[in-house]
Amino acid sequence: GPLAEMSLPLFFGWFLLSSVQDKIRCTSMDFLKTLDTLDAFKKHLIDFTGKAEKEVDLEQYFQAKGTLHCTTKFCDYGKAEGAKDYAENQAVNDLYGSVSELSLSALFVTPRTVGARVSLTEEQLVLWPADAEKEADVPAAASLPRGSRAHITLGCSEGVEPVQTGVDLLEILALQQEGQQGELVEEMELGSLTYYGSGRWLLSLREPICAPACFSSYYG
Ligand code: 2AM
Repeated sequence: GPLAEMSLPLFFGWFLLSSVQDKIRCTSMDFLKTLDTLDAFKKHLIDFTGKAEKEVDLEQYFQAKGTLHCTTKFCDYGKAEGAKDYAENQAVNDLYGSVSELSLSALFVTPRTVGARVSLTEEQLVLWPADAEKEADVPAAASLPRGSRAHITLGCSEGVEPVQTGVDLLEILALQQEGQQGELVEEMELGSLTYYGSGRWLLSLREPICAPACFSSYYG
């Protein structure tokens, strides 16, 4: 396939087309702005600040960098386990450069990251590595359905690496799977907002956001 002669990238993934990136950044900023003003959020501020009474500006709290994307396989230029196999996979080669629509079904915020959950279609799941969920090192998440980790990192707090976003998502999904309903806090315009403790907030979108994205790789 076309990838055979190339060196391995930092990662493979779906890269959002630029028009939709702006839209999603705006939606995310609006959500953070609104969350910041909710009494329910203020009640749990200590999760973010470490101190009661201290204020936080969520828009400043998270730093966004780079193009919005949903990582399928982190290859680390070949150093990551399974990187070569992934790059040689037939579906990866066949679908390289193709555009499909990602469905963003939820937004989530923790003291470490803000991200969007991506609900993959069966067709998109062929590009999903078999053990992505297990590799995240969230024991309770090992039995979640394949693709549960799929997400777009929208921002990280200071000193936090983006790999944390998928871990944060898996922790929330593992709680749901264990039967923890969370605390339904508010019906917002975008959807219902639930609190899962320890500063973890999930907004289930009433209407998923549809985001065209190109399956490709990033060398950096
Ligand atoms: P992300 O997918 O959560 O945003 C470059 O660092 C990209 O690869 C980032 O998008 C990052 O996180 C992802 N990434 C980094 N290390 C990773 C790992 N060990 N497993 C999976 N994805 C990783």
